[in-house]
Amino acid sequence: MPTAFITGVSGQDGSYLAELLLTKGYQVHGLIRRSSSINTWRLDGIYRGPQDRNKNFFLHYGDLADSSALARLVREIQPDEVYNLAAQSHVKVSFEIPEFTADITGTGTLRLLEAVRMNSRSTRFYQASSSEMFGASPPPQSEKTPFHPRSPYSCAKAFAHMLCVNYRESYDMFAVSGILFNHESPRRGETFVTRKITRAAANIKVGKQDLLYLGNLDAKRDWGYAGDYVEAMWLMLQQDEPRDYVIGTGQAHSVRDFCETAFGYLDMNWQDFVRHDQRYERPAEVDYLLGDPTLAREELGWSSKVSFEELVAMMVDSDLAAVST
Ligand code: NAP
Ligand code: F7E
Repeated sequence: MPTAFITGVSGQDGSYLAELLLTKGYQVHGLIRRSSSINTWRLDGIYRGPQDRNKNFFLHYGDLADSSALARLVREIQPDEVYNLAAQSHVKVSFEIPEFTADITGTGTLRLLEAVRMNSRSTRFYQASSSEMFGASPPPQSEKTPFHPRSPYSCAKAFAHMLCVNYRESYDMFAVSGILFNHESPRRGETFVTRKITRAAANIKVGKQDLLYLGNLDAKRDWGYAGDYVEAMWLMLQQDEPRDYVIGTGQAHSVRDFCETAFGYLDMNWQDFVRHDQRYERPAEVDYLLGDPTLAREELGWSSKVSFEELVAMMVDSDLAAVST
């Protein structure tokens, strides 16, 4: 039975990836942070508690800030595959806590790579890189596009990305990065723009909210479905040769388009409810991200399955069900 260790298992992608690996027959170990409130709600479908011996799923306390805990866990788990999904992942927040973001999103990756290198160089390592690293580089963006990060978050991700390249070249490790464009789902954090919009549209529909305040409506993103994207992560670690891949849909929409589609799905006109608030604008914006996933299609046989309209509908339906109870 292959063994996987996932950091960020309590996040959107970590929960989908854990489910995928369990269906593939893996023993899955996840890293969670201690919190004063329960932060494992996305794992409710697969985790019933430490007494549940029937599952191949285990949670461990730790933190990407804590090298000794990471080294101990890697030594105890002896994973075949490590997926580093943990991060301070919010771009706007990274301008407010840049040092923390650099420490977790950037140096945290170094700590985990070192823990893996010192344990076994044959462990395969996946790094959650981001299209945000392309930043101001014009679309479409592929594996060959230069990085031009526009936030502390994307600078930290670029550092982590280059570390993986370096560990691959220096130590012959199977360390790869998926450069993933935005991917969303009903499990998306509520402060990311897609979920903020679908949640608000649902609330407004049932009379629990009056208006939705947003920042820049002109930004364009290549939005896909998270459930599709975790499959690409796994595929990258099953290849003969380690290589970095861009993962996206190849289609972009603006934040305005997303509003129109989400409110329109509920037979509402978004312009009646959306207002601008400067506080949601960023010191430096990323205007236009559009992935070119040709290499992933050709070498991994991967392509995005859920369309933009299906994704918006899935998220609105889920939020409507949640706010209607
Ligand atoms: P997410 O929902 O924000 O999840 C982040 C995870 O990291 C959570 O489990 C969080 O734990 C954990 N974490 C945060 N700080 C930590 C620390 N100091 N030590 C250990 N764990 C920590 O993010 P996501 O959307 O699933 O994304 C997964 C990864 O892909 C992230 O690295 C993100 O930057 C990257 N990425 C995401 C996208 C996207 O569109 N979703 C695109 C490209 C790259 P808590 O639950 O305790 O907060
Ligand atoms: O913003 C604009 C905002 O925060 C998307 C993370 O998963 O994907 C994500 O980063 C756009 C930006 O995602 C609001 O200015 C307008 O242009 O949903 P977001 P992001 O910054 O693209 C990348 C690939 C990652 O790697 C990250 O981890 O929407 N926008 N008004 C707004 N954004 C937010 N959050 N809130 C607003 O009110």
